Amino acid sequence: MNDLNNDQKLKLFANPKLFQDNFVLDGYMANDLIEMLTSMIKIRKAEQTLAEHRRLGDIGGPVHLGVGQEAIAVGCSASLMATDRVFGAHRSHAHLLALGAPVEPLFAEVLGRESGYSKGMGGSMHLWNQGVGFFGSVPIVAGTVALAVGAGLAAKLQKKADVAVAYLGDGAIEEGVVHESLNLARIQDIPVIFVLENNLFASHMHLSLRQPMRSTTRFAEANDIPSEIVDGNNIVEVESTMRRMVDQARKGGGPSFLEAITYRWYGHVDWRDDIDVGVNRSLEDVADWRLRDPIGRLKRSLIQQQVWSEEENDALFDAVDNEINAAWASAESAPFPDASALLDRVYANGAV
Ligand SMILES: Cc1ncc(C[n+]2csc(CCOP(=O)(O)OP(=O)(O)O)c2C)c(N)n1
Ligand SMILES: [Mg+2]
Repeated sequence: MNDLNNDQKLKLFANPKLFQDNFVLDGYMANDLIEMLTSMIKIRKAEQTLAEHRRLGDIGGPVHLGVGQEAIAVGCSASLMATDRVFGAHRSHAHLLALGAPVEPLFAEVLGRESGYSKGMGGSMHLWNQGVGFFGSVPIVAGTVALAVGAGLAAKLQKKADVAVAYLGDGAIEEGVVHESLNLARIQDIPVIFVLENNLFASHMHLSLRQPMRSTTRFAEANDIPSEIVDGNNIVEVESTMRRMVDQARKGGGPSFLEAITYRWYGHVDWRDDIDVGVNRSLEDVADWRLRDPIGRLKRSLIQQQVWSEEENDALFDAVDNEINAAWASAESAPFPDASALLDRVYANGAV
């Protein structure tokens, strides 16, 4: 791989028949890997729960699910601190949960309950928990990228070692604001890491129908920002690359750009496959991508290294199941906000 350029790597990473093998886990503590495995399983189970309840009609608004993409959020979060400033977008359950935020307020939010992350007024795309460093998700594609750059600039002006993270998609990079943000980040040497989750689709349109099949790191290069492309379903590769970028930003080294190639198992929104409306997406593709499952690959790698067993894995799945089911039950029984609170957060300082 080392002698390939990023465009050649993209073409390989985009082929789901490749990279289904185990990882080399050298240099990692078993406990850290098991923690990342646990986090990915929790996120997966939480999103599968959302998919099922949306299908049943229990959830009123849309949910954009990232099942299959868990290694990116979990791998990136491993080197972040609660004082860092992380920004997501419309598909951001994992970005929030991977920082250690509890699941129940997410469930409460999609159920419109007062204990939700946005007091039940926002739904799946309006998540916020500054306590863990998550500064917010919004439905406007690329809408948070410039905000992340601003938050990184603030950290620099405050002379803090904190970094900002802008999660964005392969569709979001088609928005002009991203290119202005890259330029500003470079010119001002802002501690921000752009994490581009390239799942090869923007809504229902495959990357090849929207852009040349080239790595999006070309846009970082155009702005003189160091960049790397990785297999986004290989948590070890994501984790180690992000850690280098974060360390560099903390030391005053300015911005970096990480492109992680992945795939979402569900369609663009909710539980459907989108095969009926999808272009260049077939059940066979989805089946192939399932074989590159980031959770299955880490599990198998741990078992191969004899630091984990099938029995321990089954017990972990059962424990996570119980935790997530209890969180759903608790969110369902939580109260709705009072109708009088409807306009409370529409205007600053209660002004009308
Ligand atoms: C400014 C803006 N344009 C269009 C949309 C409609 N829209 C919602 S998600 C999406 C695709 C985004 O694709 P990508 O950035 O690759 O993220 P992914 O959905 O693949 O995670 C589009 C076009 C929007 N929400 N905001
Ligand atoms: Mg995409």
